Amino acid sequence: MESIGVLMACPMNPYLEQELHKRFTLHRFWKVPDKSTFLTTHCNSIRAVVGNASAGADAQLIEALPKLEIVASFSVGLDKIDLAKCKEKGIRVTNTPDVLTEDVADLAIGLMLAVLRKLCESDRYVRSGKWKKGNYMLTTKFTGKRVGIIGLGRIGMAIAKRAEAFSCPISYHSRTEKTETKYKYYPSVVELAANCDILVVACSLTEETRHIVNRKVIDALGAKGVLINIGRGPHVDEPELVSALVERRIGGAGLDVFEHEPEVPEELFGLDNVVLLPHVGSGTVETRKAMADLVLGNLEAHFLNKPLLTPVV
Ligand code: 8YV
Repeated sequence: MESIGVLMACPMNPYLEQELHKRFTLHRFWKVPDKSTFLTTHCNSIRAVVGNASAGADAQLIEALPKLEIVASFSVGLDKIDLAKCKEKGIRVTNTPDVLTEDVADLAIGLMLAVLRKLCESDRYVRSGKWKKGNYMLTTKFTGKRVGIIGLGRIGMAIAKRAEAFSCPISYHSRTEKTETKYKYYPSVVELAANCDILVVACSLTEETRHIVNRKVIDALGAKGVLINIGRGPHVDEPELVSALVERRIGGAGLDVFEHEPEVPEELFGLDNVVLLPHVGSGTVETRKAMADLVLGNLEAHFLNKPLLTPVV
């Protein structure tokens, strides 16, 4: 397989990069100074693109690679891939579902606890020596809070299961009601937000779910409500969220993703009611290795004419 050209869209994981380099002719797109000349030179040898949550394969890249057969994403989210274009051209697409579900769900619960119990703030309190001058303020109980989940897929369900262990009543919004769960369904996100204490974004990013958390939803969540986003930044109307947090019209937020990451609105930096993470939902050694192995397994299966491990298209 050494002669097969594989284009890695951006840096993602050293083990994956090393294995791709061993098995294929690997091109690191982010290191290429003149992308258009590079594509003209290599367009007939590149048969696979490996992308992730930051860079994938848009229509322009797909059009520039006439020999492209497969886009293997090092992510479960597919929002950086033009799926319609791939379908139209018969290009296969794979992602990395299941292996990251637990880590992302764990992190969502971690964010809930961090925001309500002010874990990061109280850590800073100890480090700065303030404890010697007085005890830390009281915080908010997590157990029993009403958790509303947008998107009850694999990750949403894993969050629900964990939150249930904290005696949290669970409700959700999704395109259609899931008859197989006992959780309360709200056909409208505003209604869900009005009836929960913690609203979690766990759906995939599509044109329909872009800005699914808007001013109306934020207002419905209210001054005591907390927003947790482990989905994608563009799920939330970020300027609206920032002003709601600054004006204390919303209780707090735990954010692993941002609309223009790695750019994070600076207004958030001075707030004690937010916890900000650098998109690390799946970022454990174990899970990133499992994700990399899935990408490699899918590529190998494709080029050996075997069934793909986790096909999307
Ligand atoms: C990763 C993700 O951030 O799976 C997803 O959709 O957002 C993450 O697991 C990422 O693709 C790793 O580079």
